Amino acid sequence: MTDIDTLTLTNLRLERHEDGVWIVTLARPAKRNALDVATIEDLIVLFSGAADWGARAIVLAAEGDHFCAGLDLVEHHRQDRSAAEFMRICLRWHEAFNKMEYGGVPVIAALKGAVVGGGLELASAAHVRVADGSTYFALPEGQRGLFAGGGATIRVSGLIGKARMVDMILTGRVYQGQEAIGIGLAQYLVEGSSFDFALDLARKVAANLPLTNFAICSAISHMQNMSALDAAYAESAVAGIVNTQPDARARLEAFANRTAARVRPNE
Ligand code: 1HE
Repeated sequence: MTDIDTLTLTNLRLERHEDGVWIVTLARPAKRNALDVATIEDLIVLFSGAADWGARAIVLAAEGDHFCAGLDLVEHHRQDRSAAEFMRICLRWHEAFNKMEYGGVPVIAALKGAVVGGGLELASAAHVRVADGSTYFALPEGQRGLFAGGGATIRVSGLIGKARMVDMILTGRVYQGQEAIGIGLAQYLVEGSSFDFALDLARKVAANLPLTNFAICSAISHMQNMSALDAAYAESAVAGIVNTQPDARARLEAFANRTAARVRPNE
């Protein structure tokens, strides 16, 4: 595996903090962070190695005013790809987004501006999405003469339901603000900076035990692909491993000693 210290990225910026929080920033603001081949390959490398490189939580952020404008339409147009070539491109997108969703490291997307097309597919692969007042979501594929190729049929449908996803891609409907939260496109809508909020969340989840986070950010997604019967079986196997991990003993001890924080309602 590549050494993280010698890793070179083309269109992503990586900042690693001592507490294991990583900030991965889409860094093509002049192109509204459109996803070209190089960016997808960067995402694959980074998310394939993140757990082994010690990342405990990742903020997925973006330079400029927009999170991501989706597929690089200019690259796609200029390359004049065959069907087989574009199918292989889509499979690389799936590789990248699957590494994010199933990789075991919590990914928190700090959204702003356009989160559209493939940008929404990318955001949907994160475990937590934080929107701000500027954030808007759309699937403009229908209007562009295209179809979703980066997992929207699965992940966006999973978030908001098939009927809403079909409406978005068919009519170009834009969701923003509280309405977007209400249908499930993001879990948080913040008044200030989505980045600051996402970073706070990342610091919080980075304090969880890594094996616990690994289960949450990998097993749950796998279980969604199983029958309910098999998922329940897999859940008990994962809980068998996670809930008996030696590192959890001190936390259980603190609860038993009444030194651990209790769960209280919000103020
Ligand atoms: C791009 C892209 C892009 C901007 N590919 N270059 N996605 C879309 O249909 C969304 C297309 N983009 C937009 O609607 C707008 O650009 C935005 C709303 C995101 C931003 O608007 P704005 O006014 O700030 O920027 P702009 O002037 O439109 O674009 C600035 C530059 O970014 C310009 O390049 P320039 O060299 O002429 O300065 C744009 O060409 C470039 N740019 N968006 C390439 N998407 C696996 S299948 C997935 C299918 C999809 O994702 S379809 C949805 C595609």
